[in-house]
Amino acid sequence: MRQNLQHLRSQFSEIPGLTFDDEKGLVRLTLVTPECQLQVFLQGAHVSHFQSLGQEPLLFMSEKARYEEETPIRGGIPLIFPWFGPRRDRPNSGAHGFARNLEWKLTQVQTSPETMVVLELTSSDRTKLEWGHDFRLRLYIYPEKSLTLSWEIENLGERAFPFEAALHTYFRVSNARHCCVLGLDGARYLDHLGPEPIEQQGPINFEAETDRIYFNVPETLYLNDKEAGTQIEISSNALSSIVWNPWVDKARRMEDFGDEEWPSMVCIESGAVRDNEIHLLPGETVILAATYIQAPLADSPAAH
Ligand code: TA6
Repeated sequence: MRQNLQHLRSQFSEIPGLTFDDEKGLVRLTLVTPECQLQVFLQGAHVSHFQSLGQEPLLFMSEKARYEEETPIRGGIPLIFPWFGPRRDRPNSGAHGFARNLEWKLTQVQTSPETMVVLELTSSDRTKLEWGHDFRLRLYIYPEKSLTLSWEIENLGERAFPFEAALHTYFRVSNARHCCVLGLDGARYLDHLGPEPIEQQGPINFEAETDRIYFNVPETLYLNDKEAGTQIEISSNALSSIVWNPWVDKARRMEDFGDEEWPSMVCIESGAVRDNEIHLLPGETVILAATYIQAPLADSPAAH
């Protein structure tokens, strides 16, 4: 059942700095605190904006994004579940699963002792049209000087199930051509553009369409934006990291993405995909978490 604006406004009327709107056609919350601003669409529990005091906005959103029911929103942090990319057992299913396309329930908002926004999606007749398992997803968002997402995935059923998941984060950058990703040196990756696993040598630079799934990755990665002189530190417990920039031709093929937008974004996604997929036993819960910290490039430990 869709949560309507009036109900949300009355249920969360005590929370300072919290407002709701549907100006783009989907219900969106905005939370403004002394430390930061956060925006989240209830559809997909989709974080679409985060900006901490004194920093540039963290996330890229496409000017051509579509804000329609059960349609992916291009940019921000789409939540990918229960499969990544094309569904291998049913290729004509929508890419990246259904969690990002369905409305999640806003269950909690607080601004003390820490700021936290919680949304939940539980299996339903609608989800079982695509995937027969019983589950509960809870996303805890902690918007402060940095942004932390902690995503709980719980098996409510009687059968174990395998799943893939990812925080498909679109970072806003000045110019992807002058960005690099540090921390994946030596990691094995599958290149979307070629079948065989390859080992990463040194930093990842962006000189063409880049679409790679890295396996068994370290906890901390860095996205250096040399043109802006800034760095984003990405700390996560995820075993997989997906690095993507569509470059010129793929950007042109995407209707909900501007032809000239590809230099303004880099996706570094924290997840559990392919070899790192998770098998969840009945009653078991796993947590996928990531924290994003922005800092000047000159001050950072990994300033290459
Ligand atoms: O995460 C990288 C990727 O799998 C790319 O292959 C590209 O398709 C991107 O996801 C966007 O997928 P979407 O379904 O949101 O268009």
